[in-house]
Amino acid sequence: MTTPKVVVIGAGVVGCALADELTARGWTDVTVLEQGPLFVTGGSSSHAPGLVFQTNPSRTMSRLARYTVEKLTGLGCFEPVGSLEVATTPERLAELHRRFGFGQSWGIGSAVIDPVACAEMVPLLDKDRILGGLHVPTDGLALAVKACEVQAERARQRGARFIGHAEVIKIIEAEGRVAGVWTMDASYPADIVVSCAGFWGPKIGAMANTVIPLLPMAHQFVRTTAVGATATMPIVRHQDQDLYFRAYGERLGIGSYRHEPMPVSLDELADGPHPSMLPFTPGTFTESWDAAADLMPSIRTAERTDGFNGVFSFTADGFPLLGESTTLPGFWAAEAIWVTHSAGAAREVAEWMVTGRPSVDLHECDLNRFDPAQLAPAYTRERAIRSFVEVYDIVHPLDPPSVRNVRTTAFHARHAELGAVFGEAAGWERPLWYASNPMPPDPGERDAWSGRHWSPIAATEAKATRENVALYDMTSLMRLEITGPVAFLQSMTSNNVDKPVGSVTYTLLLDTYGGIRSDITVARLGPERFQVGVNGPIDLHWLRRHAPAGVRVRDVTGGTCGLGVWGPRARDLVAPLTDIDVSAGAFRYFQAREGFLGTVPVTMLRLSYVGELGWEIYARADHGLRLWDTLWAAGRDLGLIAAGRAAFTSLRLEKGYRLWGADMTGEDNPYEAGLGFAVRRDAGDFLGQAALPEGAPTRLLTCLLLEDAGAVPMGREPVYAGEQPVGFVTSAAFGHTVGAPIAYAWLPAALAVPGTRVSIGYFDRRLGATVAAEPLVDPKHERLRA
Ligand code: FFO
Repeated sequence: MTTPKVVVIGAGVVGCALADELTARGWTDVTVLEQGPLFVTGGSSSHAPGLVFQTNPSRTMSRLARYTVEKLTGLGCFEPVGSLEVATTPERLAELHRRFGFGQSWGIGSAVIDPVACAEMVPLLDKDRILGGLHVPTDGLALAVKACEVQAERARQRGARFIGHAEVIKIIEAEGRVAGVWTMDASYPADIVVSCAGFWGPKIGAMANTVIPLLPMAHQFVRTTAVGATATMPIVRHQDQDLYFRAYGERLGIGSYRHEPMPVSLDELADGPHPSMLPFTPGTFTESWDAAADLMPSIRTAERTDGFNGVFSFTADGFPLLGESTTLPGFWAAEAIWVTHSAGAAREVAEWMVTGRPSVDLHECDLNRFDPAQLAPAYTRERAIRSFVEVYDIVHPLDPPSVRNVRTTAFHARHAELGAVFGEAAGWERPLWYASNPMPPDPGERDAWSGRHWSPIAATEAKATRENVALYDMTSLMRLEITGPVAFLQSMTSNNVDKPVGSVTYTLLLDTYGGIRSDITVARLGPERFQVGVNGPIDLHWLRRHAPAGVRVRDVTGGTCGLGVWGPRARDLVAPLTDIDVSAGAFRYFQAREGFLGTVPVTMLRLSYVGELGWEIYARADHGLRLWDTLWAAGRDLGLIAAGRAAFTSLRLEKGYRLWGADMTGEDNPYEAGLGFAVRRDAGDFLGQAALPEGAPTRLLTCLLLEDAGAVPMGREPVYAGEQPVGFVTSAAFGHTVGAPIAYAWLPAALAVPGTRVSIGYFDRRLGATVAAEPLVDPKHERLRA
């Protein structure tokens, strides 16, 4: 059997791991081209200090790290010295408990230990300076250059070639696909080219007409004279001062993110053996040295023997860039990957290339996750610089990113007038709640963490939606216009979408393994015209990639706007304004109509992610203010209020509606996720159908009701049965109608039985919770169908 001819650009720790993983899967025609020498290439891998901390808020990133540890351990390229993250403030100690929780959720054992135990483990520490630490015994040190050599050697034995001093200067295209690369000396034909060029990625990407949105930055690293370290000392992080430490025999290596960010322009990097090691700038290290000595007093009398400013990659959101280019098929990227995640990322990319899908959900890392505006160099630069500054900060899941107002909706001015407090999603500014709405009479108490980016006003907005009518800005929901024969969407999605014009269908995009790539709505507006509500750019590219000639897939989100008008009085509000018959008999649940609302041409979909009577109303963006003002003026007598995302999330969880990416991903099948109702049985074949499992699921997405009203999980916390971690929270919110916090969680099916008692790890506490029958509100859909 012939396998595709693959050229890998870059023989750093990612390129070598990828060659190993590809050849292990039988793709043996692999050529790795490296601009520098083999295997101290001069890229980031050759100077990486190799610290591997596996714990990460992202389940995916933790698993990529865990595989890296397992693999490199097996190859003799890992020293399992363990890690210790120390806290010098109460906030950090709380954060370490939260990180312990991530470990429990993702299966990485750790413990929060007291200062005395920390000092026993790392005698260099001044135990009086610290409040505690998080110890992860399986963390440690990766030997990056050795990992390159060993993985390359395995690949070589299976037929791969590694060529040093072979700088790629051009990517060859033929018939709209990648066809090979040129170096100064030779051409290398290829069916697939993978850029593993690390921080050089943007330069290679440009040759393939593909934006690689990363920023190379320098960060400082020094070595000390002997301070009494030992080779078995755990690696240490001192996040409160942006420092990390590892031992080199009796000496220490100290890395710092404490200095001003140092973005690097690729043009400035000198030739020579180590273009990624810039000269050390002692002036910017003074404070770091003092802070290090403060934690480990023996540093005070030591000296710095050497140091350098090492260049590596930062992205806007901190995640790597993995996947195939949408502009040049056959050109792949595996970039912005730390040594920590190198083997894991390489395995997933190899799996993806060979089988068509990775075995771990990679949506957070997908090269094609960005809106066009988020590909602007200015955007990447500003966010990457901020990520550098905040690299060890305590990050709340709702903290907005540094770059704001990238995308504002047609209603933005009205939101501002009403005192909206904005959050951000995919570049969009979205109201979380409106300060002009009244506080509820009994606002209740919340702990500081779950009260951050939250206001009791959300309760007012949620109540108004359940009892009256409220207006939600739905613009940020990505919308596609798809034109062409219905057979395309029928073959791509799990439910039956071949219904009469005017129908809306909730349906799933599955991958070839039956995993949920997305959940979408398909509104059939004409025989061959569909409005499709999706979860992001990845869906757009997936549909486009599969679209045959005659089918057009267009992103209409930015040129349009959308409002949700929801609540028992929604019909009273809308009926007098529109020529569309909105009576219960004429415009039924999950139907679509086009017409006018006031002067505005609108498309109305009768569905509601908050579980109430009402419509999503879409219009062109230039009509947005008029649409808002028309509804707003008519709503005065009805007591219409605007409502934000905080209320929205609460209401959707009460109704049991899943959020793709949080509650379920490509790793979950429809039955486990409680979405079996969206899988058709008898209307022809669809992608993923053949792989759907038979029999009862062994794990289930489960609704939990919490006992303590004052603490609301944020997602990703561990769930325990007794002392045993058995699952993790996917999303959570206070349910204002049910009067208790709600959490959805993945649990073993045996525990997913209403009445089962479990607990949720929340900082150093356990929150009691009970499995509840779902949905908690309106199980018979009576409100929606009114
Ligand atoms: N498209 C639209 N128009 N509106 C949306 O809110 C969303 N979504 C995503 C992406 N596409 C969208 C899909 N998520 C339901 C549940 C989840 C959704 C969308 C709709 C829903 O109404 N479910 C009903 C379906 C019943 C039926 O099939 O008849 C239910 O489960 O009872 C927002 O994220």
